Amino acid sequence: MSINRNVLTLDEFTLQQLRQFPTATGELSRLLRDMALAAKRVNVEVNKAGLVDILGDAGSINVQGEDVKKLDIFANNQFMGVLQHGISCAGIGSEEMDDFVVFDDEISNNSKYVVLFDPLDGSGNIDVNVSIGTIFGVYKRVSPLGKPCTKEDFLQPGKNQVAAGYVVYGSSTMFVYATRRGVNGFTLDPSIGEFTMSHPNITCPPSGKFYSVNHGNFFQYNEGVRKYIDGCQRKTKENGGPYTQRYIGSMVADVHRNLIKGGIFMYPGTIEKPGGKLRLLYEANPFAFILEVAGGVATDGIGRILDIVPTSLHQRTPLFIGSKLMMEELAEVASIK
Ligand code: AHM
Ligand code: MG
Repeated sequence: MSINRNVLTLDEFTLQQLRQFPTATGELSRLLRDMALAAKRVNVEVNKAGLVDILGDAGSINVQGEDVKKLDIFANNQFMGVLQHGISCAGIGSEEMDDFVVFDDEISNNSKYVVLFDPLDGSGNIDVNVSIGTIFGVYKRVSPLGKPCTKEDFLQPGKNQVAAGYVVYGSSTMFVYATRRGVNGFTLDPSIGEFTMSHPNITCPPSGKFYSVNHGNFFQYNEGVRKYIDGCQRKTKENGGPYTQRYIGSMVADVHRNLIKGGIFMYPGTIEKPGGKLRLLYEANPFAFILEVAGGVATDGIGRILDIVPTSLHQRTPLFIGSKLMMEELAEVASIK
């Protein structure tokens, strides 16, 4: 079998990008390589989750009061570990940890970046073999180099991200990341254990047929959102429809599909939880960055997600994200911004 040398691996691609900036230090490329390594390790465990006694609750509750699955902890440790051992990251914040972690050693104190991540999103789906994912955002630190990073580095608005990405552990495993220059997707080739370029230059179609929302909460949403969802169900061929409702309950898979095929994903605030469920720093910001670079839109209903100045690490936000024209229609029908 001949090998197609036109297909780049993730490492080759990031190095190729780096070569276009002779003054760049390569720290971001290394950081992405570290993330991909951890993703491969997590992928191995996710794949065999049904086979070994790694399934189920680890018995503790995370900072948001939710059950923590064993794989969440494994994934958390893998991502934190590679970043700590690498040379690009000064500290991390994780959905699974109460506080941010400063890698206080000489090399890390001189590293440019901090990373915020959700190590295994949708983990409620692990037991039933549904796709799950990792989500991450990378920020250049604002504290001075040479010293340990500080809380201010982690509480930056999402627009300050220099890169963001996600991994979807699904029917195949994909690593998708965005910098301001574009969004690119890589599929894990198990025969060589490398992420290889499969989705170059991803752009989000301006319109699509998918709308993704938890219908079970319908009567908990405000009137505007209910009106929009009602309109989605009434779409006909004449006005851009019919629409298809698709909601797995695993944000990475739901937003990935809508990014590629066109669609809208919503997790609005509810009567019980006006701030919604999703976390600004670990879930909303990375996806908002990726979707915007791909031509889409992300808002909390009041304004652009990426403009929100965070006040705490684990704060939640309502989220509306997706194809540009669908988001414009949502804003009009639901009277949101
Ligand atoms: P998690 O971080 O605890 O896994 O929760 C986030 C997940 C998202 O992936 C998904 O979109 C959402 O929770 C589903 O929530 P719900 O079951 O309330 O619709
Ligand atoms: Mg999550």
